[in-house]
Amino acid sequence: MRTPILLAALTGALLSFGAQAQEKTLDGKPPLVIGHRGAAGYLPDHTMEGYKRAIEMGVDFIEPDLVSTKDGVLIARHEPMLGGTTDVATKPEFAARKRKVKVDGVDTEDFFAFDFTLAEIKTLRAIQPLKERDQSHNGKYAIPTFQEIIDLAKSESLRAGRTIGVYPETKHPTLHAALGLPLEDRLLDLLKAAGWTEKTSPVIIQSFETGNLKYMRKKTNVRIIQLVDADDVDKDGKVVLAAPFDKPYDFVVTGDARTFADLVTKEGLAEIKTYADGVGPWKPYLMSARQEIGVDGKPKDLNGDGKIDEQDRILLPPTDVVKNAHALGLFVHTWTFRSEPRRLASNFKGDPQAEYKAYFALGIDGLFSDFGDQAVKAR
Ligand SMILES: [Ca+2]
Ligand SMILES: [Ca+2]
Repeated sequence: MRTPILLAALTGALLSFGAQAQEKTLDGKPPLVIGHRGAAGYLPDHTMEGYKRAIEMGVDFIEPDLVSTKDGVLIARHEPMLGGTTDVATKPEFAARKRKVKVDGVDTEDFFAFDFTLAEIKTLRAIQPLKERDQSHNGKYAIPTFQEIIDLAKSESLRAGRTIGVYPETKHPTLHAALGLPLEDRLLDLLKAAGWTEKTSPVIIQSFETGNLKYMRKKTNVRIIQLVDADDVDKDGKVVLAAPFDKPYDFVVTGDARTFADLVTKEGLAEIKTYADGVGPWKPYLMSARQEIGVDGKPKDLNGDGKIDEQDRILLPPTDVVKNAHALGLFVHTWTFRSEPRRLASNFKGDPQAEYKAYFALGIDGLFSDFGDQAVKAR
């Protein structure tokens, strides 16, 4: 009777050294690579040039985040706030548009896409929001409409001889509805006009809110994924829930006490299964990493570079979220993979390939990457 104990000890030892067994994806096929905001590691987010680069790098899906213009056109931006990702602040003709809006309960002063017509949006150019990334493309590329992105996916699919999917995210759906600019029907109309209405269509709809996904489930058969956010992880690697990243914003409005963490329990996943095909948790929900705390109570600087970041964290064993989601028939797509060494846990020794392989080993069905070429190479 000693064998099981020995085996358990051995398995534990292997896990602690990161030699995980390879789990299967839900459909047994290789995991999908989703070009997060296009090729965000290389070119400014959400530009035709960025999406094209991602396709050239071999991604399966390109990912437009969708917001509305004042005249009701869906465009690709990470958020309705335009200040961080465009040159709007340099345009004197728009200076008076800057104003304060409550975005999901947070007072926000910025330029908002919903205060601009499409014609005005088309005079703006994208900029790289992360200072650590290449700034040389700033001011060159226009803001695309969702229609232009659909057209690109279709033409590139023909050209490349493989299907390029589109993975639209509805951003701040409750806010857009309150402004009289709801996203959902316009999104579904554009997908329908593209001939994309079925599970097999090359499209997956995502949202951090739940109500709008339930609404769209009644109107389309295309795949739907529930995203699951959080604010941070603590020293022990436990997910931290703080507003506005503690729960879907529609839960705030409807008085639903549940948090994002409640969505990835067995019960939460079972409810997601009633309206979605997949779940998209932030990666610490699948496998997190902890700090080592010194005698002074502070986190240890494991790599001795004088800074505390991901490189000073140690991976924890995986959770049961992938297994539990798969048991219900939900696919799991997680996010976001970024190659900068400061974002990689100590186990990966600065090698993004090692991080991809560790998450692929969990049996995930896809991931969102800023560096699609690295993700494609790792699978
Ligand atoms: Ca997104
Ligand atoms: Ca460090």
